[in-house]
Amino acid sequence: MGVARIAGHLLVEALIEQGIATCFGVPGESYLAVLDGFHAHRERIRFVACRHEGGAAFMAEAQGKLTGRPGICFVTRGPGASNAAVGLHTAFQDSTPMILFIGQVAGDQRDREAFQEVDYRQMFGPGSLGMAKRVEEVTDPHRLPEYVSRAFHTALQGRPGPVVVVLPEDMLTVPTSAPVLPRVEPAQSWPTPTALARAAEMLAVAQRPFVIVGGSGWTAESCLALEHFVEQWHLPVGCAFRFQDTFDNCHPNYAGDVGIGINPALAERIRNADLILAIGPRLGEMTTGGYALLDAPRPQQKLIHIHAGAEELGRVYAADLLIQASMACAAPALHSLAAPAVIPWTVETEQARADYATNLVPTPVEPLDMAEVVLTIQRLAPDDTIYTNGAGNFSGWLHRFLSYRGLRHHGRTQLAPTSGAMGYGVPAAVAAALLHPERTVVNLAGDGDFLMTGQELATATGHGAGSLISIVVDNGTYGTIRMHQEREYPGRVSGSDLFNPDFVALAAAYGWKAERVATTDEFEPAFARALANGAPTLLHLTLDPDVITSRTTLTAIRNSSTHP
Ligand SMILES: Cc1ncc(C[n+]2csc(CCOP(=O)(O)OP(=O)(O)O)c2C)c(N)n1
Repeated sequence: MGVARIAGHLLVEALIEQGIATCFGVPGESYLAVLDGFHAHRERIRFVACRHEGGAAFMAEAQGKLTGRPGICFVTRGPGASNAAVGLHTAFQDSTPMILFIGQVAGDQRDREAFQEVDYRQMFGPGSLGMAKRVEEVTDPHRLPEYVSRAFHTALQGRPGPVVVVLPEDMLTVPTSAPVLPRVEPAQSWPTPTALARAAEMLAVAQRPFVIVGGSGWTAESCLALEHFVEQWHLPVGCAFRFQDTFDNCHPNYAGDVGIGINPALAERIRNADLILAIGPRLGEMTTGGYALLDAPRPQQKLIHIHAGAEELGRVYAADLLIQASMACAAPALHSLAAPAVIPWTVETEQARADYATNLVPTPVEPLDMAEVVLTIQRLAPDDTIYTNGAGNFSGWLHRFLSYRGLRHHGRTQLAPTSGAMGYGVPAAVAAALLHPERTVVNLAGDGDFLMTGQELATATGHGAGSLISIVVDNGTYGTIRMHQEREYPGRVSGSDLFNPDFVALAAAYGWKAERVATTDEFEPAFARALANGAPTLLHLTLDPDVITSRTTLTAIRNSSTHP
């Protein structure tokens, strides 16, 4: 037993032992003892105070995505926890390791509905459709290291996800000499030799196989092994919805993203495949085209599904082969499979790549061409730039026209919510900029998306963010909803129009540089200036709301609606 200190300090020591150097949160009187621990250990760990718990939780979620270790968020009870829920839900749907610490009422006030008291086990689950993998309340300060260790293990192992740890405020002030536990290295699971041999047999008799990769748990090494495997077998590869950086989009075997706004030629290719090899992704609604690219529960194609979480295997699809394995093990194991001398689908793989290239050619739009905007960003921004977005139709231009560099080159370069949570992109960008001051971060936001968490511009300024560019695509509407309205209830606009502030003035008030861009020609010099100035910069793009996606217009949707 070492020297006694209060449990709030012990918690901070335990986080440092886990390699955590940055935590995000909004302070609360319920966990002053932890805040004091951050002060005591300020040389080794920083607490980034945010402007809303939704922003803080999104930042921690982005930290989890970027580092592969749990992102850490601290919030206060009832109101703080309620605000943080959106980040927790995103971590759950995106399978991101994350730990949300919640200050709680003192133990001797429990169950009275004391000030801001909530039962977090009820609120956040856990459950298979829930918000958290595990919810625990620490009542014994001496066991705090055990709870922290369990939270890290749970967040990282199997299908990664968020864990909630509840901290009664009186527990945090009790002195304890409990030692911290060692850094958690998640247990990995290997495919069995039998399963691997079966996968090789199935591949060997296939004519038109297709690989879908994504999900959590990838490392640079496993992504490189994946690359070698698909090269050996000449396999075409698609990336699951918002896991576009799992496989290098510049690689000749890359065929495109399998998500919302999928290239129609790619959708056709997947439907016509005779074998789908899904390595890592959940086979969720967005990746399966609403369970139509792969019919649920029994797909037309043969299906091999490899996932780290047993609970995801067979959850929707009755596959032909299920392999429970971590990506760090599955990828090298697949790489060890010897490919046949003659591979019948080589030409198909080349054609898949050609389809991808064709899909990168935009149809010109005046006066502001979003495809050209994204292609210009790609051309000017450094190769290791981190891109973030929230939810809205604007993100479709990024998904279609940006070629994300693979995780094997620069770690993750895409931070985007598979949960479809609006407001994710700004805080994710702030987190990325603070965690990687040496890299450029570009956020693409809709006007609706941006203002859900736009107050975190202050967090960026306050914590000295550098090369961080937020591009706001202002079409004066919640465009995605307007698009659905025009399809289902043509001409009946309801609740989707927006009044917007002057975004340039707003950004300037937060201490950001800012400019307005109304035409394609104005974009390149404005973006170049933003890159060169090395400071947080907002570019306010005005877009005709009729230009609703990269493939169609609101007018065309309204005119072709089958509804009266
Ligand atoms: C937090 C949250 N609230 C509501 C929605 C439903 N929703 C999806 S997209 C969208 C509109 C997005 O508008 P905007 O950011 O302006 O982008 P646009 O679609 O116009 O490009 C809404 C309201 C959501 N996905 N997330």
